[in-house]
Amino acid sequence: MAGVALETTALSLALLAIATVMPALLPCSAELQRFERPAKADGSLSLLVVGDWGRKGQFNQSQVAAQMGKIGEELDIDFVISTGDNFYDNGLKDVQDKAFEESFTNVYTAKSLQKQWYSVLGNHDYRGDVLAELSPLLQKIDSRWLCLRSFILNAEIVDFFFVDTTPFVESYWTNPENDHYDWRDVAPRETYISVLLKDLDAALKASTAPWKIVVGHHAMRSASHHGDTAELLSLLLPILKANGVDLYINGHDHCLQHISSNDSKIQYLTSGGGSMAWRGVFTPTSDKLRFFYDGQGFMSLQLTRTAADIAFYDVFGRVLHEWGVSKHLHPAAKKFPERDKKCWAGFGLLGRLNPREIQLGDARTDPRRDAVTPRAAARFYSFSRASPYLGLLALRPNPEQNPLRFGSPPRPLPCFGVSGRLPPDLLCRHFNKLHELLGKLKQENVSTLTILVMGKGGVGKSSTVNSILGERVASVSAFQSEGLRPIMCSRSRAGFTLNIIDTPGLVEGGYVNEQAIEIIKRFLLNKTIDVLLYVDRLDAYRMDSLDRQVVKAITDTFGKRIWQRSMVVLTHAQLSPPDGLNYDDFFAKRSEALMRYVRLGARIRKQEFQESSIPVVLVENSGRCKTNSGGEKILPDGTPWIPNLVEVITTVIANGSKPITVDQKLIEGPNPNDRGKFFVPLILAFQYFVVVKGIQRAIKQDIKNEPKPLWELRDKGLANRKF
Ligand SMILES: Nc1nc2c(ncn2[C@@H]2O[C@H](COP(=O)(O)OP(=O)(O)OP(=O)(O)O)[C@@H](O)[C@H]2O)c(=O)[nH]1
Ligand SMILES: *[C@@H]1O[C@H](CO)[C@@H](O)[C@H](O)[C@H]1NC(C)=O
Ligand SMILES: *[C@@H]1O[C@H](CO)[C@@H](O)[C@H](O)[C@H]1NC(C)=O
Ligand SMILES: *[C@@H]1O[C@H](CO)[C@@H](O)[C@H](O)[C@H]1NC(C)=O
Ligand SMILES: *[C@@H]1O[C@H](CO)[C@@H](O)[C@H](O)[C@H]1NC(C)=O
Ligand SMILES: *[C@@H]1O[C@H](CO)[C@@H](O)[C@H](O)[C@H]1NC(C)=O
Ligand SMILES: [Mg+2]
Repeated sequence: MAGVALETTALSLALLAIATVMPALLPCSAELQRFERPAKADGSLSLLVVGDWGRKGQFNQSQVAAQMGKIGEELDIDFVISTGDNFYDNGLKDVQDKAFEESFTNVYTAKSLQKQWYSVLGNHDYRGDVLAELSPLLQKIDSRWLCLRSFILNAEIVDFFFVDTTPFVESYWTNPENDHYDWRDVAPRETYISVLLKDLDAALKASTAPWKIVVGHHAMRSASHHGDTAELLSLLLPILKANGVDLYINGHDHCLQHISSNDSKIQYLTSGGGSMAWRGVFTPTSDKLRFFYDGQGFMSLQLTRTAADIAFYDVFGRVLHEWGVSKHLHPAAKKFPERDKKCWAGFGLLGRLNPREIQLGDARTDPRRDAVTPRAAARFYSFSRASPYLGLLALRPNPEQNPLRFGSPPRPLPCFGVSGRLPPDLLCRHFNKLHELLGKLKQENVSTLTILVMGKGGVGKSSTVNSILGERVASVSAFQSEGLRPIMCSRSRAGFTLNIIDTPGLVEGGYVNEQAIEIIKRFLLNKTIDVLLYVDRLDAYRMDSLDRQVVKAITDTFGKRIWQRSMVVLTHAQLSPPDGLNYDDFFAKRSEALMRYVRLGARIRKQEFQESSIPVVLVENSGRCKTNSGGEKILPDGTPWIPNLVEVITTVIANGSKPITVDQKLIEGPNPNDRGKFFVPLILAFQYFVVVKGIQRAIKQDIKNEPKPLWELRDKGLANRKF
């Protein structure tokens, strides 16, 4: 009996337990709220991310907002994401709180920012009336506003998962000090978090979008003041890794950062520079820190089905850091294993292509010769996305082993009159202009032009290549170059091919990088260089022996003759000269100083030099470069610089000296240090018979003629010793 009674009690206790747990379990079935929005007609999406901002315009909030307006316009953004800490110091008091307008509506006034904003809450927002900040009533005041705790945004090519991270942080609960956190609808913490994580995991698993991006206020990894958020690393990160999340974007630390996960593809991106910054704290963090900036700014994200590009900007709208990643685009692409990449040539249309329009095939068997490997296809597509015009593209990851092959286009180029989805004039404008400028060369029966771009690291080589082509083909980085490999971009139109070869910087850690030079040499094998662009910065004020060494390395590699086919390109042309110098004087001084070092490094005699002087041209690659009414980037004196640069290129070519062909001989050619090696045995023989023998004879003679002190007799053997 007692046994039965005990069993019933146990059962009722169990039932009671279930009943009490039920209400807490209920939200389990409630999914995270979802919002939908389409990508652009061309399948792309662009947006800005800002965090930690609401300070009524102060602490550079207005400056950041103004630059967001400009970049937003440039990128034609679709929406804005806020990573939280929207209203300082203590969120909103109520829905009537004027801070909402003073910190949001009246600050982000630019036309391009009049888009939907998607916001999460930060810890400071939790210190006010959270329900007010989440209230739909705010949308009546400013329709852009949308702030929820956790929600999902399906944007066709990407799913964004917004996660309320403040409740994760235990110290806000256990040790709030003088702050009050509004935990209404959140407490108890454990239940809230477990339900949220379960919903998030389910939603991530169900997501089929090519990109999965998670947004929260607190950082996973941070090298700044707050550092890593331990609770997120232990509770949230495993779910993100298990579900193949691409990016985790946050604010909280008032800085800009890019950190790559060591053991997954996740990139941790901090955009928390919306207003007050300059904390002056840097602490090393785990994983790979790629970029850290302690000041104000924001981030942009551009996405297509296959490519993601991020950029960070400062309070002046300057790009501080850029990074991109590609995905395979076509299920058919999987057919071709990655190792096939050494045997392919690809071509296709440039322009805003639909990935389905890219032809795939096997280079070895496909008679159309237009085979593209998956990786190439992905890169190809990301190139074509960035390109505002059409042309023919050839990409080769292993150019040394694979001669360039062109196939015939799979279909007529819209550029030549067949209607495309975009007006041809828009697509073709830049390339047509370039082509027209290069038309002069065609008249001289030049059908291929190969431009080699070299110089020290970080001087703007890649940026110049991109500017000339009008698209982002070479990766630009504010710090050191990503790799040592040169890249060649080819563009063809109407029988004329333009090749531009971007190379890695030649200086590393204060020395000329021999390895880079070797790689460049081998890359250039069997290529003909028509023009060398030697790039440096206009705003570099000091020249040193390193400059000379770089020039010498180039001379040793290609021969002195390369300088007859060269021009000096000075980037950062939009500068204000220091100490009230006038611009022309500054330019003249800078070119003169640089030229002196070129002359020294190339061992060109002065009069030789004057006969064929090396032209110097100015370039300004900055997105902030002034433009004329035709949209062309101009120099401070109003000259459109690309046409000017191309004009000078044509004159260098037209001046008659032969282009430089890089053959095996040039590559293996005499190392200057080996020169004269042939004479070494002769010189040794000469020294032995003439010098050494002669001296020995003379010494012996002297010894014979001199009275010998005792000590010398002891050491006598010395004179008989062979030298
Ligand atoms: N304002 C301004 N910034 C420039 C200009 N050219 C390049 N930059 C910036 O300078 C930095 C380095 O530019 P890159 O084009 O990557 O230089 P690079 O010579 O290719 O560098 P490595 O490949 O690393 O040797 C980037 O942050 C560019 O945005 C320019 O003309 N004006
Ligand atoms: C505003 O930005 C400039 C440039 O980064 C910086 O020098 C200045 O300190 C900033 N002001 C504040 C209040 O952070
Ligand atoms: C990640 O790699 C860096 C070196 O690239 C190393 O210093 C760091 O400890 C690693 N972090 C983790 C979490 O493995
Ligand atoms: C370069 O050209 C030489 C002679 O034409 C040829 O033998 C060699 O295979 C070529 N090398 C490459 C990598 O194309
Ligand atoms: C270019 O080639 C054509 C035909 O091959 C010839 O008639 C013409 O004279 C050439 N022009 C120059 C400048 O060499
Ligand atoms: C080309 O040669 C002409 C004279 O023959 C000279 O005036 C001009 O400066 C040269 N241009 C270049 C770029 O070397
Ligand atoms: Mg570069």
